[in-house]
Amino acid sequence: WGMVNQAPGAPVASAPVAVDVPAVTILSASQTGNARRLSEQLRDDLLGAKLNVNLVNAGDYKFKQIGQEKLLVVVTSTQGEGEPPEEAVALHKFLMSKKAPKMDASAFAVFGLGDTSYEFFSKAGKDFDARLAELGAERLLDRVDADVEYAAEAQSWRQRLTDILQARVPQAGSAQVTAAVTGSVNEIHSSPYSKEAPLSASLAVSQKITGRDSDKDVRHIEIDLGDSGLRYQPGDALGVWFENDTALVQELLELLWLKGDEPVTVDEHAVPLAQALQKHYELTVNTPQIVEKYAGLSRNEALMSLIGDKSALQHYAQTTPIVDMARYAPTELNAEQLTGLLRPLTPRLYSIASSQAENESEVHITVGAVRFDIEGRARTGGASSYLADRLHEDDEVRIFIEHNDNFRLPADPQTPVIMIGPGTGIAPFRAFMQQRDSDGAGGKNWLFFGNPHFTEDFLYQVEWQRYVKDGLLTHIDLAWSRDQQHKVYVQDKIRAKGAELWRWIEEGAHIYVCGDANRMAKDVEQALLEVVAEFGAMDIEAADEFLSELRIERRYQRDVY
Ligand code: 2AM
Repeated sequence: WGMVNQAPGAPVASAPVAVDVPAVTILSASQTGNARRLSEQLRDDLLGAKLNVNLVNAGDYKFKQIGQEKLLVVVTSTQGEGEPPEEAVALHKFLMSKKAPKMDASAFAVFGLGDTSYEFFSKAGKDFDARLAELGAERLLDRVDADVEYAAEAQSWRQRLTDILQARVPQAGSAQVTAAVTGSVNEIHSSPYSKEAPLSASLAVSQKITGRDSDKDVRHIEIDLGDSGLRYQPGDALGVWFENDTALVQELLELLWLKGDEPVTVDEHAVPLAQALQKHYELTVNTPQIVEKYAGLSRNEALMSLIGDKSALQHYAQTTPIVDMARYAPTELNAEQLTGLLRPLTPRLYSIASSQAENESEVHITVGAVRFDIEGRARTGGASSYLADRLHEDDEVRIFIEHNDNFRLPADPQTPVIMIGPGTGIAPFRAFMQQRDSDGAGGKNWLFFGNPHFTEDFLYQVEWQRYVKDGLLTHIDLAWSRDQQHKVYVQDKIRAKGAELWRWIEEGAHIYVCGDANRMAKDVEQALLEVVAEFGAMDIEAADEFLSELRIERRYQRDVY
């Protein structure tokens, strides 16, 4: 993503916006890119209907003026325990607060992208929808809460919304139609590679970087980009398409008395079932819907007793992989019944661990292999075990870049940087340091890293030590959670270094957090709040306000999942 060389709000096209025609503002609040792609499609539809459109990433939106919007469309995903995507956190907080303006001159529509296997399904969409109505805005059409497979619902919603807006708004003459893009435009348009049309690249290096006695299996992976011309920036994520383990496919087929050569239809093509299961369906993520449907098909009494009980279904799905459910309640299904249960396979995103300033034709990621066992049988995560176990050097892997403008180094090379990244959350900071090293950036850098054991789990130890020696890394604080009786986490180190951390913040430091969203990122935020309150001499409310301001100024950025 690159910044537009124009004042925010300035139209990109040369034709002037007709002043008397209200623009439709589309607020795109995206976590993995789906909300943004949908927003772009809607923009194109509305432009096609000769409406003025202003597409804004939520992170760039000047939300204090939200009350002036005449026509507002919010496309948002939801993350973790019902939070809005990172780029919409400040907007969401403002809108939910007492400071939110009256909106009785506005009309709005909301599309929520979610995942029904989560307890707080589409909560951000529900929040925005309810709050906009509460503030007095008129709802143009009912909110949609879409599940992982949202394409059909999205298309029909776009059509209905376009019709409604077209009927309501005096249309601009064709010469006056213009799309205004505030903040950033998507550079990806110039790249021939995307989620739908990925680059086939080859695996160059796959190396275990945790020790032999570690509880974790973390891999450093390098992918050769060849002369593809694929470009990314530190902070971006790598999308990886993967395939399921053929042994898992076989195990599932046998439990269901299927052979694997039964033809099924995938993207309008006939494909043998075994191949479809390997390449086109999720086998490693169970969901309440799958459990519910399987219960109905298998007529297994214990599973049937879960039907309708949302939290029991959720718990069962979270603790029982699909194959173990089939083992527990084996049943005879036909091939179409099986694929009818399953979700289509989607690529996984990994924070990029390298900079092209240092490795022009490579992209690196840091992958924690997910391994556990269910009743003595080894189970693995889909993409992580593909990368760690099944992909070998020189094998082809399909990848694309998911740009993330919400996780960027400061524009000024002198600005101090504070990086908090326990576990595989370290990845983007390796990219940051490579970039700052090559740029000869003079700003100070401070890393907080944590993992269970110093001897086993110090990811990229040699590199950090070199950066400390060379002076690029001003401070490194390490939290080895299991090297002593009591747990020590990065937030403990943050609290212990509060005075100096506050000095850095006063000097204009940017703070970055990467890693676990549900526990770590929340605990780290609490520690930061306490540091700001104590050393900035504020009460907790003022500290909270201070942190919100940092977020709005892009001085507090998170890449959490
Ligand atoms: P633990 O597994 O020993 O509890 C990376 O996973 C590191 O983050 C590990 O050292 C892990 O410690 C630690 N961790 C676990 N929960 C955390 C939390 N709530 N906040 C910060 N770090 C946490």
